[in-house]
Amino acid sequence: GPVLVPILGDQLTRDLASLRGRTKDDTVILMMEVWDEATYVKHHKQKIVLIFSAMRHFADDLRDAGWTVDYVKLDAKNNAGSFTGEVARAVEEHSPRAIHVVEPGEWRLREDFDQWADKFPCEVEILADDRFISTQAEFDEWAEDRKEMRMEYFYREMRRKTGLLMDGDKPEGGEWNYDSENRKPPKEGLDAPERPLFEPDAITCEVIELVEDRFGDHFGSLEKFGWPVTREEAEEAADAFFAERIECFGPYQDAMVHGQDDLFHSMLSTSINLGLLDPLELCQRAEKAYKDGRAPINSVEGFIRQIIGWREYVRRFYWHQMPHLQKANALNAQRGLPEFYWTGETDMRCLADSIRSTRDNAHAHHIQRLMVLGNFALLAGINPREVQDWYLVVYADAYEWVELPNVAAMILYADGGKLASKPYAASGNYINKMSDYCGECRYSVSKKTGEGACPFNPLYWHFMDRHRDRLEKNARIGRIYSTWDRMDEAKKQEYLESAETFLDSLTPAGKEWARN
Ligand code: FAD
Ligand code: DLZ
Ligand code: SF4
Repeated sequence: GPVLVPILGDQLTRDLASLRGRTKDDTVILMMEVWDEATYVKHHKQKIVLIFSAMRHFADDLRDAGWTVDYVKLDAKNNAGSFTGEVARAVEEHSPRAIHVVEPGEWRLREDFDQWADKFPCEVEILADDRFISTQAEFDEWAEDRKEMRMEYFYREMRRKTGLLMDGDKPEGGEWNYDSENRKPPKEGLDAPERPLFEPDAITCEVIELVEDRFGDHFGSLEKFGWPVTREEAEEAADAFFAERIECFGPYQDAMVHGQDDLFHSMLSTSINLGLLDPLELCQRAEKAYKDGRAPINSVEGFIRQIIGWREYVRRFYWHQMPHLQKANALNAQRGLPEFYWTGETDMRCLADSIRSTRDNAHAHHIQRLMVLGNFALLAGINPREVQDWYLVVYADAYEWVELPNVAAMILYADGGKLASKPYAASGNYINKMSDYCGECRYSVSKKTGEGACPFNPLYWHFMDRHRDRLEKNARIGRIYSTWDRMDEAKKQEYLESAETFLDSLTPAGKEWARN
């Protein structure tokens, strides 16, 4: 028989390791829309539309190129509902001599795939996903003997490995990292060019109907769906970024403006994660923009760092730390996720705007994910499990390998500081500096306690106070306790009581939102 090549929903490239060197007359490609994947959490409707539509377009593309594709639609009769079930069906049907599959991005699937060799009467080969720049072995070796793994040092290895922004063995411009130049507050009227939105074609429209019909109770709106669903569209989105937005990407990377959902971000994460765009190629284009004098070093270095630094790093950190990362809860956070994360109904304007963008676009900027939504979850002590589910559901670019390290380790400090050197805790002041949110908020950012005070202010001290034992010893954050200790007892009590009153006022979300 032929070789069976299952291709998962986030492996949509003809460069895939499992296709390399294969001949068309000796290969059956298997692509599966399955109930288990569509519902293991109740993904945002746009996320399911994006994946199904991109899968269908990619299958057509493969067929046009002469490949044999066994494509199983969600509504296909007898759809077994899971990858393993559908592979079993395909093994019956095609009697393959071997299965070649690229490793899945998620632990839960790897556990299933590892059973295939025993289950199926043919050879099973699980190949490394070489769409990444680093290898797991490289990372594991690097991480060995380190108590703390810092992205910055790993990133420098990746710069050396790729030669990106290198001047011999020195970093271009003399510095490895220009982050200090990337914190420009938004000036009034900061106006970014609009990113291209892609009108749903017939295939996407059919999927939209399917999703409305089968997943109507999932979070999110489909009205503004405009994600690239093909390589061509993704290339067009990348062209627009490199032509119009990369120049300001760096300086305004951490800026937030009410109602502006893209600013100068690339908005390419969905396409990169699906396989429609190659991360290394994007970095090379960024480098070229610098060499051609079209973008400053801080923008280009910042963009490259997000991709060959953070993105690579979290991919490897995930596989290094699983399965325990999923259960980590170093700060023993136990509070339920507030309902407003789903409804957007809160008077905190920064949160409301970030959640609105999340619902409308299945997207929010990094800084909204980190310093608004994440910071709140950290300070309020929301349990990691529910925060993880939320992030996995709501973003169109979310897969556990990238979501979990960002949520558990980066925002919640649930890993006890393996990834981040300190918790990203901040009071309202930070949000006020980096956004235009506070001016029209019902709360006053300058008011520290009591009725009408920005909730981030008392929550910040409540957090610092309750985790004193652990954080006091931290070199980067410990000094803050001298400020706390200088306050008189009555002031401290006011902070703590204001925080408690606010926390007591939160309504926890019902269980039906994230999981069935
Ligand atoms: P840009 O700002 O243009 O950045 C360029 C690229 O760098 C992104 O497309 C992305 O591929 C990569 N990148 C940037 N930051 C990170 C990071 N921290 N980790 C990994 N890659 C990064 N990104 C996801 O792709 N999927 C997720 O599920 C996800 N969950 C997140 C959860 C939290 C709590 C936080 C703080 C961040 C998360 N991120 C996630 C990272 C980041 O927020 C998004 O990649 C980014 O907002 C996507 O928009 P963009 O393409 O415009 O990014
Ligand atoms: C996220 C997702 C969804 C919603 N549906 C499918 C699907 O029906 N078929 C598929 O092949 N992949 C899907 N995916 C993506 C997979 O869950 C993804 O391959 C894993 O999360 C591994 O990263
Ligand atoms: Fe957010 Fe506080 Fe500013 Fe309101 S005042 S927008 S709650 S930081």
